[in-house]
Amino acid sequence: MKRILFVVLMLFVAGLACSSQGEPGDDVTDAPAIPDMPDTSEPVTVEPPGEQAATELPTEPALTPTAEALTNAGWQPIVGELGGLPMVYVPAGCFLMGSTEEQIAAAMEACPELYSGAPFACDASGYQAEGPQREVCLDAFWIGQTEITNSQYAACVDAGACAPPADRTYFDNPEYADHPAVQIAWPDAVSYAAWIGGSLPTEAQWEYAARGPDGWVYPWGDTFEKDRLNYCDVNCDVYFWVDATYDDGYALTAPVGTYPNGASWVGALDVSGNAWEWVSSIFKDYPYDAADGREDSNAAGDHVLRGGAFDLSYLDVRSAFRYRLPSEGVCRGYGFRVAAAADAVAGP
Ligand SMILES: [Ca+2]
Ligand SMILES: [Ca+2]
Repeated sequence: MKRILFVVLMLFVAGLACSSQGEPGDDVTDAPAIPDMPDTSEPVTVEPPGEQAATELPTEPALTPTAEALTNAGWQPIVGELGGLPMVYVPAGCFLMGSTEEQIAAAMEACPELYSGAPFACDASGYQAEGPQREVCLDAFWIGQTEITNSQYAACVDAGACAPPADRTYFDNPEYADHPAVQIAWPDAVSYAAWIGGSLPTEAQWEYAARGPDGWVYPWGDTFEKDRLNYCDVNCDVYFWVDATYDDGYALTAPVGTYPNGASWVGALDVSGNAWEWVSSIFKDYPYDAADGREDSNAAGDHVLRGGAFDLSYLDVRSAFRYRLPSEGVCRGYGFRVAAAADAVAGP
C-alpha cells in the first residue's frame, strides 16, 4: 500500500513537473557513509623464508602480485568511442548496490522538510526500494560519457531507426543540439542503443559507473555539492523544492558536459541530474539479481530511471535513488545514455 501511495505521489509530481520530488535542504553530509572497502593497497610483505622453512613452502608463491586495489580515486578514466559517441571504460569490480538501512532512514527523516508545503505526505516506500544493500560484481563494460544528445538522437531518427521524441520542441531547436534528448520512451532508448551498437546499461551497471567501488552517495563523493550538477536550483520551475540559494545556470536541461567537476570515478558526466536516464532493468525489489527476469527485454513491467533531473532536489539525485515508470512514459526530463560490452568499443 505504501508503495502504491508513493507511486501515486510520484505520478502526481510527474504531472506537475514531469519528474520531481523533494525540495532543497541541508545537504546530506550526515548521511552514513557506506563502509570503506578493505584497504588492500598496502604492499604485502612476505618475509623471506628461513632455511628450515624453505623446504616447507609450496613451489608456487601463495601470494601473487596483484594490481593495486580498485578505488574511486585510484582509477584513471579511459575514453573510447562507439559510433562517434564518447564512451568511458568501467573496469570489472564489485560494489555495494543500494543504500544501507541508515541511509534510507536518513532520507526518510529529510523527506518532510523537503516536501514542506507540498500537497502530499512523505512515504517511505520510494526510499525503501533502495534496500537491502548487497554486493554486486560486474564484468568490465563501457558506458556513455554523457547522456545522448538531441543531435546524436537525430542521426538515428534520420536513419529511420528511432522514433522522434514525443514532444519535439527542443529536439527541433538547434540551440538544444547538445542538450540531452528528452521526451524519449524506454523502447525508443533501446532502439537507439541497438542502432549505435550498444545497449542500455543495467541498473547495476549504471549505479556502479556512478558510485564506484567506494560506493559514494553522489558521483563525486558522499556530500551534495551544488556546483557539480544541473538540479532544481533557483531557476527551477517547480513549486515546493526549489533551492533558492544557488544558481546552476539552467531552468531546464543543460548542454551535456557542462559540469566537468561532477564526473563520476570513471569520467561519466551528468550522471547526477540534468536528464533522467532509462536503464535496461524492469523495476523489481532488491536485492538486485540479473537472473530473476528483470533483465528480460521482453518482460512486462515498469522500467527504472536513474540519476534525477534538472527539476529534482539533492535527495533524489543520489546515485542509489530508483525511479520507476511505465515503459511508454515520456516527459521533459526523461533521457538516457548507452552502454556497451568491453570488446565493443575502440579504446584510445
Ligand atoms: Ca538547474
Ligand atoms: Ca543524468
